[in-house]
Amino acid sequence: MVDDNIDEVKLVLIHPDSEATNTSLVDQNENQFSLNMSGFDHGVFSYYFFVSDDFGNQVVTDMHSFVMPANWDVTMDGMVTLMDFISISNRYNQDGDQGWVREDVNNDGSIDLVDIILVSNYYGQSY
Ligand SMILES: [Ca+2]
Ligand SMILES: [Ca+2]
Repeated sequence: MVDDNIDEVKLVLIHPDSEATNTSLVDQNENQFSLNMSGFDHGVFSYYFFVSDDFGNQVVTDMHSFVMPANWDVTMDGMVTLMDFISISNRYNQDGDQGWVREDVNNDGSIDLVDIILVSNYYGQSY
């Protein structure tokens, strides 16, 4: 059990290739911690938190998992099918911030032929 003065919070993240990373969260103030991560591969990730207080007491949370969909799986159903193309075609020629919607597969802000080509490179695949 830890007390109210949390000293450190670490995220242990197990990547789809079974590699584990250990990252300290940023202490914002008043026991609020945050972490901003990006650049992940797709697949199933598992994670748990490691928390320690000023007295050295430690707690490890239960392990949880989540699925990070591949960029080219626009509909996030684990498969690359005609539905992913239809989703892109519904927003074709629209612009926004980089990666503003999943249909912007290459995260360049525009929904165009490049996004369709990326999806076609993985057509029929599932993960
Ligand atoms: Ca899909
Ligand atoms: Ca794009």
